[in-house]
Amino acid sequence: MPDETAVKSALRAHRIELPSWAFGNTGTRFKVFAQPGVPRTPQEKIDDAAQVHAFTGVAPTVAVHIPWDKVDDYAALTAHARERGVAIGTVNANVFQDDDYRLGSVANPDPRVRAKAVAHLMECIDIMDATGSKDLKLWFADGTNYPGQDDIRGRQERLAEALALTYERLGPGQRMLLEYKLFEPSFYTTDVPDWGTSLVHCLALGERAAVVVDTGHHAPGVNIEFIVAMLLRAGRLGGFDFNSRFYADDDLMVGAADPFQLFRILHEVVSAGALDPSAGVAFMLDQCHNIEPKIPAQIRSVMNVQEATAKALLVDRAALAAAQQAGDVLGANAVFMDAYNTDVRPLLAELRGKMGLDPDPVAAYQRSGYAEKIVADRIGGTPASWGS
Ligand code: RM4
Ligand code: MN
Repeated sequence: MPDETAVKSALRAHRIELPSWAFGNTGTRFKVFAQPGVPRTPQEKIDDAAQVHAFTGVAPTVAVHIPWDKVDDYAALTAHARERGVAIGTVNANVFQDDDYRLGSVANPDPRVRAKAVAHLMECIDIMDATGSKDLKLWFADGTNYPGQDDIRGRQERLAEALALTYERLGPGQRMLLEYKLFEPSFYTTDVPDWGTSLVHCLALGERAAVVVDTGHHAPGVNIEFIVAMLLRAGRLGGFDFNSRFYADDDLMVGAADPFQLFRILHEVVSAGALDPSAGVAFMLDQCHNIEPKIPAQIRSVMNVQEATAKALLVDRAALAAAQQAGDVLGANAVFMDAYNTDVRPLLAELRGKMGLDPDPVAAYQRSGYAEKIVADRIGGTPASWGS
């Protein structure tokens, strides 16, 4: 069996990044449900993210989304985060919410629109320089709705050109993470629809370009852990956007819909020795809490990732390898399932105690009074919402 001290120290070193947009109001295209106490500024989103870190101890960075988190002074925003005990993480570009992007951004047939999109990507790297962020995360809504609408290969050429210009602008130690998504908002073609397309572009760009796997961005039934294994083998798994889904890009809490899938994914990560922050895989959440309170939902999500990770760390790899080598199909599967079926909650509670945290982060947050305080304090202003 794996050594429990090693399991605990791996869990203690594991880092999970929070998305600033998870703290604002969200909904579906049918309705955004406003919640009281929601942040009105990027600073207040950071304050809320800092609560998640305070109670879990493993979520010290918060990803920003530009222009949703645009501020005049990024050095001041960075200092604000530091004062709250967190740091600004990945910078997410947004080239999907401007009227100019009706036919796409970096793959738009109009060179003026492409130049505008690339200028935004450059601006995001300027922001990274100011915040000390390491990763630029790109997700493009680009695609077409109707056969014949645009030239599929032509769009790939334009995309490649924009990515190359952006990649060249990266500073030392900075990376470009290219996310893919099967469909939506485009319904016929999407310009970066899958990991293969993303990987082809990353390989052409260079070593500092890597693929992001958003767990909600695949067709139903796709074996995501296989993709993860392939990207790890190629050295191009830049990170995850964790969330869960029943149907499409549902953005529900990670581990809610299919905790076994999350375990299988993390098993591949652990097997490849890629859990440690030094391996360069970013473990990010990308979720929306449309009907549930946001801060405890983020705490719960962090805990769900930790539980799946703990189970993955508990796989008896020596026994698994022996069974695999011996062709013992049932034995190998039993080793795998033993780890998954272990109740890791006591182990994590004990670890939290050792880290000076409450063993039950959700209950501790509920008792803290923070939820009531933000409802009382955050009166007036415009609550952060999808698109602001
Ligand atoms: C996209 C994608 C990106 C996220 C936006 C909000 O579907 O998942 O990662 O930045 O949504
Ligand atoms: Mn995502």
